[in-house]
Amino acid sequence: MTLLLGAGQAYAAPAGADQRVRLGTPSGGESDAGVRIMPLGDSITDGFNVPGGYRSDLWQYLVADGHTDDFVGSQSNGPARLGDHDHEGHPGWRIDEIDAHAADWVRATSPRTVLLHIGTNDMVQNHDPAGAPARLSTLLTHITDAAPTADVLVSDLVPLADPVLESRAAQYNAAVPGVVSALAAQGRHVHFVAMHSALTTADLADGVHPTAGGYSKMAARWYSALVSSPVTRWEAENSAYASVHDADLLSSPTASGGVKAGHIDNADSYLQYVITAPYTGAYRMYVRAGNGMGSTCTHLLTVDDAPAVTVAYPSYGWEEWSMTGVDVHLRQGANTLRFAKGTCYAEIDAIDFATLGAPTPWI
Ligand SMILES: [Ca+2]
Ligand SMILES: [Ca+2]
Repeated sequence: MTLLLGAGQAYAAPAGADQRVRLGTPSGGESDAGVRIMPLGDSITDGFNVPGGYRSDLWQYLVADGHTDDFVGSQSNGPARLGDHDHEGHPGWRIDEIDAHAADWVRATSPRTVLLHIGTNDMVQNHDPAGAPARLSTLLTHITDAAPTADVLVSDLVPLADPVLESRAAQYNAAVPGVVSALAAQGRHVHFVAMHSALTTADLADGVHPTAGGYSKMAARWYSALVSSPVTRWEAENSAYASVHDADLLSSPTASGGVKAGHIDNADSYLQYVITAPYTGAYRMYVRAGNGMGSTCTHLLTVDDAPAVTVAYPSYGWEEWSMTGVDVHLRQGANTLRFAKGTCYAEIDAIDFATLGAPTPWI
């Protein structure tokens, strides 16, 4: 049997080999196991300015919680901390251009879940922005016709710095929830994700595309939808609730908010948070940490009066952030969390908290 694997390349499958046809994935794709998730969109999905974009942190969240997933799509890029580089982000493309291919893409890769952020180029190109919601509806109809059992998470657009563009986008964003709910009422598996509120214009690198920290905030919002829990971020540099002792707050081009806590180098060094929890009970914490030591490094974490626990961080290089998941018990009201020096040296950008709810079947 001869299978076509894109670009006209013929491949004779050995007897007994897995004969799935992987049209649209010329590289063959990565990590061909686990729940198939298609990141779909334009340059913001591709990760313009920051290859991998939101997908890198999203992958880190999934790994932190032990999920096995397979990002799918015909495109591929991103750093080592993004364990699966496949995606369907096409820089410069509008809704109609994605629509011309989307059904073929989802048929080729059979995603369980689609993450769609699209429409920015319609706004930037002033391509009938008033008609963009209708085009989105058509696109979603085609995707859900081609993959009726997939769940499609549809976000509104991240902020745009130019007031004229943002004004166009605001009208589009206001219409997206209604587009999604109308299609959901038809029985289509579509879900709205509020992305605009996850970022501010301070999280943009060039007025359109997020900074690395902005992409991290996008990842947190996607993950919040995927685990059906609020994910709240607490920045190391926010003096309202965080402080350092014999350590430093350092400017960072890739950190959320542009600042990280580093130089946690000595026995008395620490980063401390006072976290206000809404209820007493179990929470899931994610530590966004950087480690360029070449091997696993640790911090010693204390929560109020409890004995210290070790939190370990893989080494992807400095400014290449990982997410480490830690189960913590918090009391309603104020809790003191202290990250003290462990083995070798690691930096912390921010910590995120989620509740321990039932995850969706989408991951
Ligand atoms: Ca893959
Ligand atoms: Ca930060």
